[in-house]
Amino acid sequence: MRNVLVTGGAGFIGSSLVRGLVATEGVERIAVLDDLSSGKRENLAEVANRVELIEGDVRDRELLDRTVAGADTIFHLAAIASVPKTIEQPDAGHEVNLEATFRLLRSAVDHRARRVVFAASAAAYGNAPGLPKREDMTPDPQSPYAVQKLAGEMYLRTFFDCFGLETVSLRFFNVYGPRQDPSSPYSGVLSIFSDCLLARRAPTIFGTGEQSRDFIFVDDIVQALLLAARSPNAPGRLYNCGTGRRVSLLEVWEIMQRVEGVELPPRFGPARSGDVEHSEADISRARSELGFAPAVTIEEGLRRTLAWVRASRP
Ligand code: NAD
Ligand code: UD2
Repeated sequence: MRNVLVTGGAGFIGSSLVRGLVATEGVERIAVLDDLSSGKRENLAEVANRVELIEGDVRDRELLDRTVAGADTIFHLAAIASVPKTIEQPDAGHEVNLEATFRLLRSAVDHRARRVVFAASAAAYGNAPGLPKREDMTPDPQSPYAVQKLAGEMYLRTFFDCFGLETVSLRFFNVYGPRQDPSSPYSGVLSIFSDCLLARRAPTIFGTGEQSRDFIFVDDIVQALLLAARSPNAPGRLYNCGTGRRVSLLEVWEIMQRVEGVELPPRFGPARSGDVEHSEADISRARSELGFAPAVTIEEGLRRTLAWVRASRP
């Protein structure tokens, strides 16, 4: 893994992955392709001297092909990473999340890339019955976003089977941590709740708050991405990346109030369309095949997230 491309590398997860690549032996070149539509140049400020940031759109076929050509390992994270946003903007969601993924795979084959690692999503499970979720369960996508991510996974598998391209899909569950933009209504719930907590502003829970998620700290996701890029077992495979434990929104808000030492009752609004009721990962396949071992508990992860939000607030 010498010449690496991270699409979406100026984003929340991407900027943490880039930090992990900077610290990885043997990585010589790190290129980031990002249109800064939700990512930020400042997310990479600390590692700017090690990163070649190419500001551009993955829908630009010529630019995408040129950036893929220079890489042996590609982490494809660029996406409209929001369920509601792909409902509001279905065409953009399809073009960015699926069409560009297909184009990236075509370029990777043309330029003989060594491996492509894809940021897939637990959204593929939707409300399929049964917990925890296992990779062999029948998907039940509930939103355009979930369909785009599931179809992306299927393309990666087909490009492995039919064209011999080494591909790995990681079904991230709900990722949180530093640099998840708290100011965007499309951002992850824990970044929004952290901002509310520090502003002493009641958060709004969409629905009953009994809905549950498997929240995984971003450093553990970076661990999984780096393992997927190197493991000999990984090509052609799909792995759940969560902690194996779920918490409800009501429970997580209780933890956050306790960590901060405040009482701030939430407000409640209508449930969000495209929402999934419960989510929890079975990570035994990633544990046994990749050696994946998530290490950050929800309490520790929330402490680190709150510390970052506190430090980055104006
Ligand atoms: P993010 O919005 O911070 O990252 C997405 C990045 O892609 C941003 O930097 C954005 O500017 C860039 N981007 C978007 N459209 C682009 C385009 N047309 N051309 C070039 N760059 C573009 O969100 P994130 O949470 O870091 O998500 C990273 C990846 O992980 C996404 O593919 C997302 O679907 C996936 N994922 C995230 C989670 C999570 O809980 N955060 C869970 C599952 C999967
Ligand atoms: C889905 C995927 C996740 C990731 C993400 C997009 C599942 C289980 N997870 O996340 O893997 O791909 O899409 O990056 O499909 N909520 C509130 N108040 C708020 C904000 C959110 O109650 O202010 C609720 C929201 O209605 C949902 C839960 O919190 O029930 C989580 O929402 P989210 O947007 O953080 O992530 P989610 O689960 O849609």
